[in-house]
Order: sequence, then C-alpha cells, then structure tokens
Amino acid sequence: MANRDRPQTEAPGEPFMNVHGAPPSGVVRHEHPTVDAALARAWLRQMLLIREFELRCMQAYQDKKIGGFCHVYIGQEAVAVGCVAAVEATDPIVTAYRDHGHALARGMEARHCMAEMFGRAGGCAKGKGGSMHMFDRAHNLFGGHGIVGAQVPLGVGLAFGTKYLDEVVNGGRSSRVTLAFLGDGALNQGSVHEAMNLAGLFDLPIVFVCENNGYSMGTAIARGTTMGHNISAKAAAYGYEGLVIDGMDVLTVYAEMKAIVERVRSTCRPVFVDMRTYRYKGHSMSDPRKYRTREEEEQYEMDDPIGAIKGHLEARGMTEEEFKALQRDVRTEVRGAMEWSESSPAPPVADLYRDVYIERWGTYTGSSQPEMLGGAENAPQFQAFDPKADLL
Ligand SMILES: Cc1ncc(C[n+]2csc(CCOP(=O)(O)OP(=O)(O)O)c2C)c(N)n1
Ligand SMILES: [Mg+2]
Repeated sequence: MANRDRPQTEAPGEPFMNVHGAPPSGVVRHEHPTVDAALARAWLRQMLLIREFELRCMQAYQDKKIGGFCHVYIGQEAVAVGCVAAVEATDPIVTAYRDHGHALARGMEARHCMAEMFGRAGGCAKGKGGSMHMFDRAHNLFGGHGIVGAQVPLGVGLAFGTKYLDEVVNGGRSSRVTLAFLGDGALNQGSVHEAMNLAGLFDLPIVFVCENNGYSMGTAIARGTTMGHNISAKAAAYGYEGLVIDGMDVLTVYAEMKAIVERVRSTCRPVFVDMRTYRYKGHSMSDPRKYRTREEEEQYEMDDPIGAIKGHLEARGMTEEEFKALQRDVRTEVRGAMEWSESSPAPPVADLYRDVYIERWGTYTGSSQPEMLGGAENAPQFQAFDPKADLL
C-alpha cells in the first residue's frame, strides 16, 4: 500500500489508527534497566515543571502578557528530559521553536525562560527573541530557531566544530556529541538533507532527534511525508543508523538515547532517531485542531508521559502526598518566575541592534549602520578572531 493510502484516523470503516499508524505511539515499550529512584524523581519534577510552565504560558498568552508566537511542549516532555539526561552538560544541543522544554531540561532557570516569553530584559536572549529563541550559552543550548529545519545545518556545524577543535586544534580525540532536534515537518526541508548528507560524509558526532508528533501544523505526517510510517528508513540513504524510540516514556528515552550517544561518542558516526511522541495542544496558540479527532487525542492522553513516570515511581514506593508536594513545588517555582518576569524591565530601544553579529568577527563594514546606534562612532570595538578561543 502506498504511504499516502495508509489508513488515516478519519477513514470511514477503518479500525482506529492513530497518526503514527498504531496505538498508542506505535512502538513497543521495552523493559528497561531500573534507574536510580532519585534520578527518576528528578525527571518527574522536570517534566512537571515543563508542563506547569507551559500551562501558565498559555494563560499569560491569553492575558496578552506574551506576544508573538507561542508553541507549547505539553505531551512531549519525556523527549527533552530523557535526551538531555542521556548527554553530558558539555554536549551541544540545538532545537526548533517548540523549545521551552529543552531550555528547562537543560537547566535554564524558569525565570530567565519566562522573562524571555514576556519580552523582558531579564530573559535569556534579553527579551529580544521570545518564545522561539531560547538560548543558553552556559548550558550549551544553541537555540531555539523559528525557520523549520534551519537548526539542523547549525547542529551539523556544531558537531563539525567540536570535532575540529578536539582533533585538529587540540590534537586529541573527538569527545562531544551534538543533539539536533527537529520536527517531523522539518524532514521535508532541503537543507536538512544537505546537512544529514554532510554529517555522514564527515563522520560527525551528532544525533538527529526527530520529534515525530505526527503533525506539521495541521498536516498529518502521512499526507506530507513519504515513508511517513517509517521515517527512520531515510537514514539508510545516508549510510547511518535509523532507530525508532517510544518518546512517551522518559525511562525508555533515557535508556535508548544513552546507548546511542555513547556509540556516537566512540564511533563518530551520526544516528537518526524517529522519536514517537504527541503534542496534546494545538500547533500554536491559535489552532482549533480541526484536523484530528478527539478520539485520537484521548488515546495519547491515556499514554501521558507524566503518568508513566509517576506510575513507575509509585511502584517503587512514591506516595500520592509526595507527588502532590512535587506539584506544589513546581507551581511555586513557576509563579515566582512570572512575578520576577513582570518586574523585569523591557529591553532598551538602543539594544535593538546589539547582539546581532558576533563582535569579534571584525569591524562592521556594512553601508547601513543603523541610525539608532549613532553611526560608526558607536560601533563596538572588535577583537581579532582566535580559532583557539573557547567557541564551543
Ligand atoms: C521554512 C519554513 N517553512 C514554513 C514555516 C511555517 N511553519 C512553522 S511551524 C511549521 C510546522 C513544522 O512542523 P514540525 O517540524 O513537525 O514541528 P512541530 O510543530 O510538530 O513541533 C511550519 C510549516 C516555517 N516556520 N519555516
Ligand atoms: Mg511535528
């Protein structure tokens, strides 16, 4: 059967099939080695924090405290939390615009993330980026990118950069692994394939984590993507491994990603992951979700990633009271982040043209020096470019 003819949820007379082609996420959930209970509880807390953060963002957006675009991560929490746990703090990460979860999982303080949402100077990008541009250099998070697929070539560049610095500049062994997250919709961008080709050609230490939530805005994957039921097959064309992971279970994400990341670290061969997940809310804040059925949403809601880790911890002795305490704790944290953000000032207008280019690349030579900066006299002082400087 041609991919485009595969049954859709709304096909008359067909048995229920979710957007990935099988219930619940279309992947067998394996038994995995038990992780330390304190670690699993930390992941539960991170997932609760992300969910609370996103719910409060939705409210704040409706209250017009947040402007511009806003894409929430509710339903996909296990992916960012499990993947970030599987890498080292020095491993670079780059992602798309649904990025609040990655930032929080990576260790960005909720108040810096929320202030960015609010467009305030206390935000991680000084309030000039907003929802889609969560950057955190200290935690090796390189954005937050709004052009679909644009972060994938950047991820390949990061992997090239770490390998070049480790091997050529410092004469050692490649030691870092880059995670490049992308949506299933990004798979149809030409630059993604150019980047994936180069990664294979140059033996780059990178994992492409395709967060396959089944939809690209209102288009179900089977309608817009060839081999939509088995996208990991695409990796074979580039000569590397393509795997499917159940992204609704943080323990599975962690266990599988940990093994992949260590393999990539030692072999320097890229890996592509079809991470099966689901976004519970609309694409953005203005999406009535008419392109999918409530039945499908309910199927995935029963497979809630927070419920899964909660159940796991309950089986290991966590009480309902302890769970509620975690919930209260993250509520307090997010409430504090909102209060802090509201008291943070708006970025000064004079900052509009700052931080656009890396200043050490040399004196600005363009012909259109923004009037706001006061012309060339106000141009920042630049230093010579030093390839040995700690770029990554
Ligand atoms: C190059 C480009 N084309 C179109 C858009 C408009 N657009 C924004 S999000 C999106 C859908 C992407 O879906 P996916 O990659 O699956 O990510 P998800 O929203 O599911 O996380 C599109 C088409 C864009 N931002 N950039
Ligand atoms: Mg998608």
